[in-house]
Amino acid sequence: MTFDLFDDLPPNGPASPAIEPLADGAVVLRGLARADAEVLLADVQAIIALAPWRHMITPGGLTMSVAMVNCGTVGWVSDARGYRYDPVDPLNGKPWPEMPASFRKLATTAAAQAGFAGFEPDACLINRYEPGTRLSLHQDRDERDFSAPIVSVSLGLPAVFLFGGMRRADRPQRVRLAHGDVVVWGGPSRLAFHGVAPLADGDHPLLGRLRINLTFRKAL
Ligand code: MD3
Ligand code: FE
Repeated sequence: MTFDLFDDLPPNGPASPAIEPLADGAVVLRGLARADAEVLLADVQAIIALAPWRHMITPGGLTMSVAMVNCGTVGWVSDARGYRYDPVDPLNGKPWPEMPASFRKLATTAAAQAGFAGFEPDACLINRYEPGTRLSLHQDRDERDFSAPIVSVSLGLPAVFLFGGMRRADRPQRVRLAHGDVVVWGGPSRLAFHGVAPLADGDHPLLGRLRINLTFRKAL
């Protein structure tokens, strides 16, 4: 009988973050995106040079407080006609910017660590929050295949994420998501109601008074 001193450590060494279960099918990979943050943010800036931040209008006529843009084969769009994935940016009629390799790699790595090998996102919605910006409780159900997870990456100021149940009225749990945290939402969590509490003010070393969230989706 031999013992290995390192039997209790994660198999990929200390660089591999802890896998923190959040709910059935949902896991937090704390800090997984930290080392890549500068590259990811430079890639966001390159996207913004091609397709600017905008505040979309809900079908009910309200302006969203979150500023958004997309990259990938299709992008999530909201307007008076409803919600949908569209291959072109309505502001310029051109295809959305390509999904950067840095984005794609992080999303597939995170999904694989959470048990979703072979996740190939075709859309990335990029959300920008300023102090006071919130996202009310909603479900993500504009995608065709709910068996694929959604991967979210938090950058900049921390947020309180609201994670509810299958009914809007279910009391949400509050989860703090900080710079570099990655969450994979699959299985029964995929259609849970969720939102973001109004962003608290702060000053982040890389992003100042902003939070940026990337959500990777298989829309088609
Ligand atoms: C749980 N974004 O873009 S990311 C969204 O922080 C969205 O910007 C929030 O909700 C943000 O739709 C939350 C976490 C997230 C994303 C999608 C989910 C959680 C989810 C889909 C199903 C369940
Ligand atoms: Fe959502």
